[in-house]
Amino acid sequence: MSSPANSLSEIADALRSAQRIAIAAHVRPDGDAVGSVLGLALSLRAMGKTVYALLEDGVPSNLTFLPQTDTVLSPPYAALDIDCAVALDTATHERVGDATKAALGVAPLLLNIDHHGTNPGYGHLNHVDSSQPAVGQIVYELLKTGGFPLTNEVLQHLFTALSTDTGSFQFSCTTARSHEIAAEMMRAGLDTAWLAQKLYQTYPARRLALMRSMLNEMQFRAEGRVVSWNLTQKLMQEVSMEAGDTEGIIDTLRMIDSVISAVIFEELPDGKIRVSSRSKDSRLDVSAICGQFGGGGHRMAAGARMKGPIEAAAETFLNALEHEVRRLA
Ligand SMILES: [Mn+2]
Repeated sequence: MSSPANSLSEIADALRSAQRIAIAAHVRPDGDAVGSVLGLALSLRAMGKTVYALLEDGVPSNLTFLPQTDTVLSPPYAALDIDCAVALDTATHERVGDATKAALGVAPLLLNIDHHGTNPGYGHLNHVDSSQPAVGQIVYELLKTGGFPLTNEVLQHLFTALSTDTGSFQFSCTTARSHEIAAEMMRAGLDTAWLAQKLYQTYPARRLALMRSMLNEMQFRAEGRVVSWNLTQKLMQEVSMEAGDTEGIIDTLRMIDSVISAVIFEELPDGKIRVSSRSKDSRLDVSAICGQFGGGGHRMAAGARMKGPIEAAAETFLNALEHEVRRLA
């Protein structure tokens, strides 16, 4: 567990002093990345600041229903005149993406706010708290600490961040405070049922087509304790997959009763293989296994990038995973 080096009030003071701010999160953004970036951006905009929201890969299609997602910038960026840069939910500085890292680099001050325990603290000010289930939860506390605006649009984004990173308040990372924050948001007038419907009950047919293939093709190992699936470029093209279509799809594998670890291998356009892994047993640390391949993340949810081809990458990773699973007896 890393401890936060700078307090939320120090971070709030830095943001209050800044006037032109760029905020970014990791490549291939998820709900926590998009929700944290726009939650913070919209609050600071409501204070009259000029705020650029940067996402190297844009907003995935499943989240474009959220307010002001059309204000998110993606490369190529115009030169930004900023006095403060913020990286959210980004375990290493490089994970914001090359163009975004360069855009943030012109600011004299970099704030690093994250909940990945592996974050080395690459900012001038760092608030890394691995006890927090979502960066959206940290940003909510930050806005309260600073007395910054919590408009309905801000809350929509922060609820999305909190809800998606906790698996709708189901994962073990969920804290009592997560529920209290959701309650505070409801009392402030947030329509959480509407958001939950948009987030979890509204899917394009493409996602179901991908899921059909996943259920047909999933492979078991270690007496059913490990399940995996290879998501190929061929299938992505067949279903015209868009970013966001597979968000959370791994949870369907994870919910199989015998499974303690689920893994999806995804063929990237550059031929590299993206590994997404989940653990359902606190004794099994998937971030350590991903670490063997240059990746990382959280104990129960982690990722890595490997060399292709996909079958070879899967075999190598699954052998390492199976080794750890068998040690649990
Ligand atoms: Mn996160």
